[in-house]
Amino acid sequence: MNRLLHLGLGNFARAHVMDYTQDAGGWAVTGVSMRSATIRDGLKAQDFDYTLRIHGEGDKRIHVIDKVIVAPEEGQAVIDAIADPNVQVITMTVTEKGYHLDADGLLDLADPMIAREVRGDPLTTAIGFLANGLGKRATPVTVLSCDNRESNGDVLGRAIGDFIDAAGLRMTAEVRFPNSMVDRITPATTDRLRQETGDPMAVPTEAFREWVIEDFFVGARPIWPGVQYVEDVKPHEARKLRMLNGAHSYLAYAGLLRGHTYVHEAIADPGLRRNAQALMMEAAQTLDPDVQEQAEGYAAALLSRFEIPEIAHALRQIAMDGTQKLPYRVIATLRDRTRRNLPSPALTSALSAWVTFCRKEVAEGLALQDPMAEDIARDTNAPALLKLIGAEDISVE
Ligand code: CS2
Repeated sequence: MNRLLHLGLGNFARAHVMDYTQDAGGWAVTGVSMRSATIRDGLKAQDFDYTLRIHGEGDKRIHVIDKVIVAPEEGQAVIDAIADPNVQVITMTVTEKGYHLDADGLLDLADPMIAREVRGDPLTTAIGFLANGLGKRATPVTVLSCDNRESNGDVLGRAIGDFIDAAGLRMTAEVRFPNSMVDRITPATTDRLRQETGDPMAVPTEAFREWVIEDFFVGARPIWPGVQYVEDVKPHEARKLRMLNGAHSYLAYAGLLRGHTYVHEAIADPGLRRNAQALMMEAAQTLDPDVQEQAEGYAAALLSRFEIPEIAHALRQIAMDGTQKLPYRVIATLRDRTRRNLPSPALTSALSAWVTFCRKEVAEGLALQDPMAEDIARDTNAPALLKLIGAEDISVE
């Protein structure tokens, strides 16, 4: 049996990486929970077996994890697992903010969590664990980021290298960080799903799944069915981040402002739907020519995916961490268009919706879910908010 180590055991990992890995066969997974014991305790109580409710396809039992380490409880065990020669592939889903990058996409050494770890305090971040664990490794390994970031493998590899330098560590083993694009809409679990399945650890997801990975591995890899291995992930990543995630973020902020709760409600609101479609088309025009040919079909498919009421994807979930998401979901696209002298009314309205959303939440005294929540609350004027996401030169009024 080969072994895969996965950092970050949220619903997305359990709907995507675990489903693919089970389908591949021949691999067992050690999971690492980065923050709490909840998932470990829940999974352990049912022998690490859980229900994946796939919309339109029914329930599938997933049993590929056989061990979960809770990082805050057993930091050394995480380092040992990363260094373990029996682990051939390390995958991770720690969300956008789990990388602790600055506006230039480099490891933010001034970030208090990173600064403490560099000084030798107990580790808490995936970057710190990976730097320390990989530093102890003697055999080659592939570390595959599965987060929605531009050039996710490149930025991860660079961040780990910067941590290693800053902390005076050394890495001698060959480690590769392929870039990847992941796609599967996976909302949070609801009480209703728990009741229907009788499984407190059930995960809801859509039938659609897509995974495009840069063909840059060292050593063994699971034979994940349907994965597209490519030389360059960028065009696929841009299509997905700019069209799907860009429209998602727009629908989240504009939808919440209009009193909607779920993606399927927002996409049924004629004004929002029109603008989401327009945003997808603005994004499509920035894509590589061969990807552009698929854009219309892709946009139509996205609308259908957004329309499914059973998926019940909460807009609040997508609205989280806007400062981490908007730079490459919306701003990068806007900049590409400006360079080509193309107007971007729909993309601009997405930024404007974020600004209005932040202002409204702060005015109502609600705590924004964003690593920059304090900075957002300090000054909610548009230029100040846009500055936080590196877009101070863009006017949204
Ligand atoms: C969403 C994504 O929460 C969000 O910000 O846009 O999680 C989205 O559902 C996935 O990227 C779909 O693959």
